[in-house]
Amino acid sequence: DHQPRNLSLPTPGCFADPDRSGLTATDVFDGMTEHLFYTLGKLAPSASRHDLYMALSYAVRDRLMTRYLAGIEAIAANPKRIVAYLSAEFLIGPQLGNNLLMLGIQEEAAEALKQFGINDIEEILDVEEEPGLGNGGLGRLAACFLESLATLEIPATGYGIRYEFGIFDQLIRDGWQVEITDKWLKAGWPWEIPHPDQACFVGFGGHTESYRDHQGAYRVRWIPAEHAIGVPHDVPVLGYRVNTCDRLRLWRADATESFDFYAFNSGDYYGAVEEKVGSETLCKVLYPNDGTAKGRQLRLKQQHFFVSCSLQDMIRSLDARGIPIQEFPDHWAVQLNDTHPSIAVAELMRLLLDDKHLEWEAAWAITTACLSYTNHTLLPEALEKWGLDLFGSLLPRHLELIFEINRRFLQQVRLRHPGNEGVLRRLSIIDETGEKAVRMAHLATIASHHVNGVAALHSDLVKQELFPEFANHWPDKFTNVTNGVTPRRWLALANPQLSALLNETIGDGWVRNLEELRQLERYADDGGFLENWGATKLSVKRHLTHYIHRHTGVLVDPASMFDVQVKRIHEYKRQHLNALQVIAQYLRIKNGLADGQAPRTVIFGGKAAPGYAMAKLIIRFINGIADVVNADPDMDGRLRVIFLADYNVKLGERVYPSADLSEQISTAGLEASGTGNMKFMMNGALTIGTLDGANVEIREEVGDDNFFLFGRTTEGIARLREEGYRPWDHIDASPELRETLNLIEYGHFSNGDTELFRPLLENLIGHDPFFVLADFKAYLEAQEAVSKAWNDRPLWNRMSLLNTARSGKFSSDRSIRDYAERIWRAETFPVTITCQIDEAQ
Ligand code: T68
Repeated sequence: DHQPRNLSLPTPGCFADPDRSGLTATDVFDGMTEHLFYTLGKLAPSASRHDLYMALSYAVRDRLMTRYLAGIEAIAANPKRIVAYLSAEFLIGPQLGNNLLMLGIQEEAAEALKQFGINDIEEILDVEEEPGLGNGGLGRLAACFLESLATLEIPATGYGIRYEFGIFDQLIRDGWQVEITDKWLKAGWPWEIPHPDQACFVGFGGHTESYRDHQGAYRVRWIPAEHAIGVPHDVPVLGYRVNTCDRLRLWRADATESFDFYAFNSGDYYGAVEEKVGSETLCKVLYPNDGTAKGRQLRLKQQHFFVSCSLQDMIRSLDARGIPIQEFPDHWAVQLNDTHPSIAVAELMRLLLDDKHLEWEAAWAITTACLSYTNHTLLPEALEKWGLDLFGSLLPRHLELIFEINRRFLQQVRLRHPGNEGVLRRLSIIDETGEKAVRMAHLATIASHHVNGVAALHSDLVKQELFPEFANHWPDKFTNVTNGVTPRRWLALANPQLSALLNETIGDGWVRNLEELRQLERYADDGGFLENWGATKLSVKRHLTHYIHRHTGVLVDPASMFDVQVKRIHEYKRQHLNALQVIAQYLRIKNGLADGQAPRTVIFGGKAAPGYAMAKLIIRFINGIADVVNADPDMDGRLRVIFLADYNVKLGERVYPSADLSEQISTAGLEASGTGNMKFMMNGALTIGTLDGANVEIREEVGDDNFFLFGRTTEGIARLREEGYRPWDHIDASPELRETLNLIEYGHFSNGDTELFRPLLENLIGHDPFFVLADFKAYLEAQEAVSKAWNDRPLWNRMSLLNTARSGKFSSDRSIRDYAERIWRAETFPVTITCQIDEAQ
């Protein structure tokens, strides 16, 4: 009998099958016992922590399958527009703790674990290897967005790549970063469901041919030289306490069987196996964001691979339901997360023209009705470009289509700007300055109905600086959607102590509606409450204190100010400005000039791209300073410097709740948004920052008095650049800066080695491309204001409380509502789950 049976779908409190679906501690215990025995082949007494982690994960996974399947069924029965979020990166973080929170069974799971002799569930949660399928903010944003989509009950699929090795693990050896391969799959990862039956073929290379079809119409077909097979692996993405379970569909590349068969018959068995290896390297490794978008054929291959699989998957879902292809945009809203998936423009056109045999106008209408593009950077070196030779040899059909898209577009431009060759040159998809190249941001912009930046300032700069002529051509296409982060992971899960205080004080409505945190303002002048707020913060900091001791051997004082900068290491983020400031503080203490200086623990964390020498030197520099400062008895109780190795989502969950001060000190105009800044704010940290990215909006929300602003503005930086910036002027004007730089030069932080940090000093003194020295003095002054505020603890606690209270805007729920209403026109679609037991009774 192959007829699908009626699913018996349980709701909380109503379980058709307690073994699989029950949510009591006993149910969880039974589920674990069963998986230990049947899935893992272990008996409880010999189970390791990892075994218990796996067993609990499988037991929890069972309990979300109902929702996973119900969502698929519901969409099949009642078509709604689905959001397809295309992203080369999804930095989803550990899954077990989050899924327990989403299902509301944290306590039940903790209870069940006690029966296995585990008294602290953290011991088990800690075992999880996080999938590092992203570099930083962009990948983490995609993960927050998927979670908010599910929580808001909007049907969505995240499409991406199942990298075998994610972002490298970082070790610190002798102060230097060392990269280790991230083997996240080695012990098994229980959160994915492979669907080999839904595999897709993807072509590469070869040539194109034209022919006439049965109606005599001119057609083109692409004859690829090689193929890969994409096998989807679904990661269920639960919404918070709702039935919706969206999915993250990650593609793994396999070799095509045809190669094996062919070679087997021709006797070249080993050749066939080699071919297989070749094709499987496709998804081997995530490329680190090294700021240089050039080259790397494999990266373009990865992009085309996952985009083609994803678009085929979307079309197949229409075909399966008998929906005409013309209705594609009614069923799919396709968001391009930066230009990494922007080959989708050409690939969708190819599928519609060459496979579905639509005419150009119809195909273009569909493509432009469903695509939209998010820009995440203005840095010219990070804008993706592909040389025509590389592009044409890998994707010959796509290059033809891009030429035709460009030809038609430039015709329009010519009509508007007759005789203006400059405009044509600047708007063309093909960059003809130097080696000819395809500009992916231009392709994405031309084909998208909306292009958005990720914070108000950034979106303005996209219009004014990056694409002035596009914005002039299509004024309504460009818009802003300020980033956000999920309060479930970043507050409810990461900070249970503060969450408990919030729940006691204002109820737990904030978890779904973060604006409710405003109610906290009522307590802003309640001395008793503020003391309690401070005490909670202190108790949270003790956890990080232990972590720091375990991992660095340094004992820090939880009562000192935790001053934190965690993010990828990049010159524009200016970790070196922070480092210089630390040296200045150190000198003040040494010189007896540190009266009123608050005791601080300055904490850094972040990875440098393996090929980014200056970023790696900055890590070495911070560790050099840490060695000197932490070994100096004069610094006891006054200053500590910590570099936390291997900063990732899991470590972020420890760090954000413990921070007192959030360092957001990028050169104005260069940080598109930042999202760490929002996580800090929610957890009650105060920000010291420039007018950059979302800092601008954070300051607007929290008020000038509760934000430590410093530094040149975007315009100020532009002016300095035009006038001809001379770093020396700032050294001449500040004896303190001079003394700071001298100390480095004489080898004080490198055991007398005067060569080690020379490239860093030469960079700063020579041209200082990120205006570190220009902002140094203002930064030090702002840090003095921070110290002063810290010394007035009731004031500090009040500011801290107001930061949390006014962080509502920065929930990714708000971002997603914004995208859904203005860009995707996607609606909520609550899933009902029926209960057979009820019906039977
Ligand atoms: C970040 N971008 C922005 N890029 O820097 C940050 N790049 O301001 C913003 O908040 C965040 O995106 C979310 O909008 C990145 O994280 C990358 O990671 C990246 C990866 C590959 C290639 C280029």
